[in-house]
Amino acid sequence: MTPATNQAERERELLRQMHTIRRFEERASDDFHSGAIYGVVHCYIGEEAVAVGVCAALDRDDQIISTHRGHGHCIAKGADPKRMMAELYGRETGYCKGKGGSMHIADFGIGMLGANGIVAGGMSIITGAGLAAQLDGNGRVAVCFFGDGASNAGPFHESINIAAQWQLPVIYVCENNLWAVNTPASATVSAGDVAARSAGYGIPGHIVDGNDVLAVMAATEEAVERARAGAGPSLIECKTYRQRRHTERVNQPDLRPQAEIDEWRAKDPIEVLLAHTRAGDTPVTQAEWTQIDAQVCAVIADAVAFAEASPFPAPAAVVDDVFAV
Ligand SMILES: Cc1ncc(C[n+]2csc(CCOP(=O)(O)OP(=O)(O)O)c2C)c(N)n1
Repeated sequence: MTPATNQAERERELLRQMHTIRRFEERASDDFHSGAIYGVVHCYIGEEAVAVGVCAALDRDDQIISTHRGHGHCIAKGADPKRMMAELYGRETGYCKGKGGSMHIADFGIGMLGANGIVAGGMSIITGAGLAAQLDGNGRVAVCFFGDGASNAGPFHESINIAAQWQLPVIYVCENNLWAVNTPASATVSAGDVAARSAGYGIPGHIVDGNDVLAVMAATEEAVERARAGAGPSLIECKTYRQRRHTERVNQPDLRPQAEIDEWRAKDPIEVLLAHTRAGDTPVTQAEWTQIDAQVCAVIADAVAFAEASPFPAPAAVVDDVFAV
């Protein structure tokens, strides 16, 4: 394969993954509103380029940790949409046997160490995974996804400090979608940019257009190389935006200005990549895009059918897998 063909195929795979996240969440949102999904759903729509760009730069054995907004991270790392949808539906075939819901999906087999309902809760866990990788000498890299809100919490500072001091192979990826629920990052993040905080720990900090999957991938590749070489952690701040309200719940206010929402919708990450291919030698044609969409929709329909056909966990299983009762 020529490098150009390689690149064209890679871009199509990135598009497919971002679109899978988009369609998965559109369906999850619909099913939440219809009452088929009981637990809370936080949509990642608009931020897909971050998860997909980062995970495209990782190997299967590398490990990631996610947040309360984790569907994109799961799919980008290779999780099975059927088991994810079954988990959202509360069925026993789901990743947590139907007892964890959207915010607790993990798949250790693909290096996905878990979503987390505790803001900044993943930071120390993944830093521990980085320490384990260093002690084992297995060459793995550990990646932490977190929000701008989480960057103001204690675990951010404690984790990055120790990772820098011990030169751990960890990449801290801030998904700065400009808001933590209804609090603007501009009102809470000292120094303006989260990436600027890297200076306090003596590690590289990069600001990336988080709606440009190729830019996110390139920044991550650099950080991966550094981590694998034993040169320590990096902080990457991806500027992005969630197109939906904080959660799919209808009774929550959304204080974000409409003009800001519109401005970022015009920079939709899927449209950005489509436009990139169309400006080059290997454009994704409308026919090809229609075909990709149909294939992705079939994957989501299969996931929903699998979830619907699966049983709920038995009441007697309620304390199975619980360490202390
Ligand atoms: C320790 C803790 N404090 C508060 C909350 C409530 N909460 C859930 S999401 C959220 C905002 C998180 O913002 P950010 O880290 O920027 O992530 P985003 O939702 O923007 O993706 C808050 C305060 C929580 N889940 N955990």
